[in-house]
Amino acid sequence: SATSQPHRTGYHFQPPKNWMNDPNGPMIYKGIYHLFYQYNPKGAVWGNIVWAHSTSRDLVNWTPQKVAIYPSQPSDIDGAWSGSATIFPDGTPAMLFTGINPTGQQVQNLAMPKNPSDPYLLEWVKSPKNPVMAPTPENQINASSFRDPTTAWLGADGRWKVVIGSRINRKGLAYLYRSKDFVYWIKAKTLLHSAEDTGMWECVDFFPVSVNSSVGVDMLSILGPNVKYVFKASLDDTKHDYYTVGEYDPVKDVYTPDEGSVDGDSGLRYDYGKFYASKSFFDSAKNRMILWGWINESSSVSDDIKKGWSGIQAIPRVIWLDKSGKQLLQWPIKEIEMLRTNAVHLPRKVLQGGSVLEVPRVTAAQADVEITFKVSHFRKAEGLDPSWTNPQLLCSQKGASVRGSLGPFGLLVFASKGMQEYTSVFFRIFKGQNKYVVLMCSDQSRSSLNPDNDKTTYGAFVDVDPVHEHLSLRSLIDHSVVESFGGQGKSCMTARVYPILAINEDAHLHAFNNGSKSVTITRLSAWSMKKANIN
Ligand code: DQQ
Repeated sequence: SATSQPHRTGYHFQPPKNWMNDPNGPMIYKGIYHLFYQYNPKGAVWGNIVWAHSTSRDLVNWTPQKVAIYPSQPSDIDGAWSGSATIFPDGTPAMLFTGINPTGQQVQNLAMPKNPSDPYLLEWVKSPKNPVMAPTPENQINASSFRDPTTAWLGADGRWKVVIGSRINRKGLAYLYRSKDFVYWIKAKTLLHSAEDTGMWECVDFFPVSVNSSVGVDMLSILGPNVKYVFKASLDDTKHDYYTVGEYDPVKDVYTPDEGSVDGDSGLRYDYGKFYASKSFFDSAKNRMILWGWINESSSVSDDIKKGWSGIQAIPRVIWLDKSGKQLLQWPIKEIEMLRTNAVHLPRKVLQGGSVLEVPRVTAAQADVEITFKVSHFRKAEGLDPSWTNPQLLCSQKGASVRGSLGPFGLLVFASKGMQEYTSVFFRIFKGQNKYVVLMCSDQSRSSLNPDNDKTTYGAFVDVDPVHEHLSLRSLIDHSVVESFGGQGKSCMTARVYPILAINEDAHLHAFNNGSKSVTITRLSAWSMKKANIN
């Protein structure tokens, strides 16, 4: 119940109990959305991994199905790890996934639906040819770092291409394999992509994006005009999802990031908080690219075992290329707005320096809020020291309680009545070399009186010009998670928090300005969120 389980989510996807990690093989098939996920049927910690399965008509409400893929062959007997769906030109789906064989090697397997006329795809049949890709002494592949096949795409040469993440020492690798029949795969001599000093690349993702619209691009149109490409790697070392934008040579099957788009820890992230092992799929019903990502816990393992579960999925995000061509934009799927109820719209208001404004009449532990600020007084902006290049570090040094000039201003979520607990999501504006720089932070340091949580502060710069554009923030708040979207989805930040006081009806939501200069709230809309039917 809500009283004994105050941190279970109301509208974020999670199984009834136990451990969940990566989203696997998301797709739409005959009008039904499918989510498979890494799941431990036996407990709240990682292990005994199978592919659990849920289906939905709207990406909001989910029906549990039986486990879809589980160890049954020598090539997956020690685990059915992550993988992806590919939709063939005739509409049939196929699943490629990593299996752990009896000697602990990571190998790739193929599974096909037993009955393709069943939109629920309940039964999966594994290929008798499994494994279809494996490390051998000849190919020199590191057998403990060879996993997570991507969605495959079809070349103009009639061959399927797929990518598998790997590493050689600290160099991250994306192996490319080709096949004429999806069963017999040959490793290419060249890699799709690689980068020094990034460590193991988990859950690689590679997909086209349109250069001039927010419409998604089907993997079968990967070679079409007016597209660029996104390459994502989940870095095992830092547990963040990093991406670059670049070009793909379909003859050599090589991906090259654009100049200025860099791999690894100094590059762009999908999310600057908790969000990992994500996977995209093309939604052919609504012509959009959708991103699923796993949000793990910030609680201790013993607390996870006590509550009996660990891991949620982020609200699916639509992703498309920003008009700059340099980064992606992300926004929660429109469908989530069906849960909005009891709208609260506050009139335009000047928020004086040092003030707090409570948002009334909202179920603050389960809410969706959008706030937009107009900033002035730019001449008073604090200077940005050129050495302040690490936004996360800057946010942890300048948390919500550190007064500035233009900022911190933003939202206090999961706030207890007496402010013993609160999580703050906010902006600060600095004067840089020849432009104003916007910093976005999510400060968890005061989120809970329970000392056993990871309360790391998150931070990112947001590529907006605060002089000419209003600064917006949207936060999806759900009992133990706050997913924040800054600058209309230019920088995203997800935090897990476990308040003790600020739970259920005792949670409050406020706008705040802890800068010395006033800012104007030009829009503040908040909704209580209904509970979704999840599993
Ligand atoms: N999780 C899976 C792996 C993947 C990792 C195992 C990423 O296939 O590399 O549960 O979280």
